[in-house]
Formats: sequence, structure tokens, C-alpha cells
Amino acid sequence: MNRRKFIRVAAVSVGSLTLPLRSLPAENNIPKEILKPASMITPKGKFYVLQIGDVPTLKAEHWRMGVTGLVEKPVMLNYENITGMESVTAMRTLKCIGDPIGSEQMSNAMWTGVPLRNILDKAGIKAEAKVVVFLCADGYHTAIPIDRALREEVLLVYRMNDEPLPANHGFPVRLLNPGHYGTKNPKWIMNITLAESHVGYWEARDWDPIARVKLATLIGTPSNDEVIQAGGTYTISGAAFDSGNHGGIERVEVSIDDGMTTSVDDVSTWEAADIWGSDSPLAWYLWKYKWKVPDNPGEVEISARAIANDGLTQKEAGFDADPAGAVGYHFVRAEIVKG
Ligand SMILES: Nc1nc2c(c(=O)[nH]1)N[C@H]1C(S)=C(S)[C@@H](COP(=O)(O)O)O[C@H]1N2
Ligand SMILES: [Mo]
Repeated sequence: MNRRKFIRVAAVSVGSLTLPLRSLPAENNIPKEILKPASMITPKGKFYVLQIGDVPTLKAEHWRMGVTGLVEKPVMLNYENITGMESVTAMRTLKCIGDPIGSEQMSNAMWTGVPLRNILDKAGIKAEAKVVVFLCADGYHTAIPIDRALREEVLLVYRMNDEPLPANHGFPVRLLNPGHYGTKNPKWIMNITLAESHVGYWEARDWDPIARVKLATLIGTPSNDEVIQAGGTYTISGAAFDSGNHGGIERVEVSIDDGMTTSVDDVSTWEAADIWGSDSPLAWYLWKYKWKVPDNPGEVEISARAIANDGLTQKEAGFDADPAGAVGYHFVRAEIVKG
């Protein structure tokens, strides 16, 4: 571990027999169950927004998208051409590559659109093409390798949560490219060009050109430095996500004594959380853990880690963003006080 702290915490696993025999105030016995995230679909207006500049205002009736470059036959499509094609509706979570661990640049929605490959088929890809380049109305540009672009789950979407795509999320059309961070999910697409290579906007600024989502866990409750009443129960909650890169989340575990522990061998104890919301590996998994708060006041460190279906376990606590996406697990500090 890159960070280890030795705080003494009452052994929460010992059970109520070790607690002093006194009656707790009634409100301490009411389980505090505020979950964060509180719903699979991020509420309207709460989906994170990130872009390099201002939101371009595009009108569907004036918008045209060219499919050009190393293609057999360049094509030009309008909004009706795309919305008139056979559509797919699917849940997808987006996460920013520059996310410091535990930040909330991760949100989930239902999206409707058409598989990108059905659009590329209209133009026909030439053998020498290696990447699909997206040029956007705000000047942003990025590319994805052709084999990734041709997966059936890669969608050009025009609806979000059963409404037209909002302007700040890419109206009229954006890409949803599962397995990859936000950088590879361009908004306000104006042109799709097949090319041999391309250096995208963020790659030119040293961010990972492939940008595969790393296994991540977010603690939503408690927030850092939250004050929690001693002796009651508290629901620790959050989200875990791998965007399908490790086969989805197998389980989430919580530790209250990470890095200190009451055991001799200095091994932290991890308890299984309950996964209460999930859809597919391409969406986040929401979890909660009912915690018996110790009776002693003091500071505790709460950590959460995910174990993916392919066996990968998050191993180290971390704080920072990373040019290829951070891998560390999230921890928060909370203050236990007597009511
Ligand atoms: N055209 C365009 N698309 C873009 C960006 C941008 O700056 N311009 N930012 C990317 C980044 S870094 C992220 S994290 C996601 C965020 O998508 P959202 O604003 O819909 O949450 O959009 C991506 N697509
Ligand atoms: Mo991002």
C-alpha cells in the first residue's frame, strides 16, 4: 500500500456484547439509509458535464454529418437519416479519465441511437484504414481503432433518458464507446473520417490514446469528514464500475480498519457489501453496506474496493488522477461522535 494509517478503532466485528449496557437515544436506532448514488439512472440535470470549451448550439435541421476519408463511397447524413435507422436503447455509464479517485465525474443514463458500424457500412471501409476519427463542432477531435469501433455496443446516440440528447451532452449526435473513458465518447459530431492514424486533442496533451476504463469504486456516503453518531447503524454506499473491461463487478468490499487492524498480521478486514442495483457490465453497480457504528468516538477510515468477474481486485488506496485512468481504491475519513 502506498499509504497506511494506524488509527485505533473499536472492533466493530466483536458485536454488541462488548458495548456498554446503556440505552441509546431513540434516533440512534433508526438506520440512516441515505444512498449515493440513490438511483441507477442519474437524475435529470445531475449527469456530469465536461468539455474543452463552450457548448455549441446546433440545430437538427441544419446539421449534416459526413463519413469520409479512407472509404469506398463518402456519405453525408442528416438527422432524419440517423433517427430513421433501426435503433438500440441501452444503459451506459460514462466516466472521465481525469477523475481523481472518488470524484463524481461518473454518471449513468439510458441512451438511444444506432450502432456506429451500421453507419460505417453505408460508406464501406477501405483496407488501409486503421482508425475512425471524429471531428466535433467545438473543435474537439479523437480517434478509436477500427476493431473497437466495429463492436456492436458502440452507438451513435441521439436520445438520453427518453428525451432528445441535451445540448451539453452532445446534441444532435454523440458517440458512446463502452470500455473507454469520456475522452473516447465525442459529443457534437460533425464528421467521421477513416484514416491510417490520428493524434487526438487529449492525446496531444499526454492523455492515454486508448483510454480503457480501469476498475473503480466510489464511496458516496459518507462524504469525507462526515460526522456520524456513535453506536447506531449507518449505511455506507457507492458505485463500482469497470465498463466491461474485466467482465463486470463480482463484488464490492468495505473496510473500516484498512491499514491499521486489530489483527496481529496487520491484514485489513474486508466485508462484503450488498449490490442493490446493476444492469450490465457497461453500467455501474450500486452497492451499500450496513455498518454498526462503534460506540467509541474517534476518527475512522472507510475504504471500498471492487473485485471484478475476471478476478482483478483493487489493491491500493489512492487519491490521484492518472493519464491512463487511476486504479486505486477510494477511502474517506469520518468522525464518530457521541450524540
Ligand atoms: N466534442 C467534445 N466531446 C467530448 C469532450 C469535449 O470536450 N468535446 N469531452 C470528453 C470528455 S473528457 C468527457 S469526460 C465526456 C463527458 O461527457 P458528458 O459531458 O456528456 O458527461 O465527453 C467527452 N466528449
Ligand atoms: Mo473526461
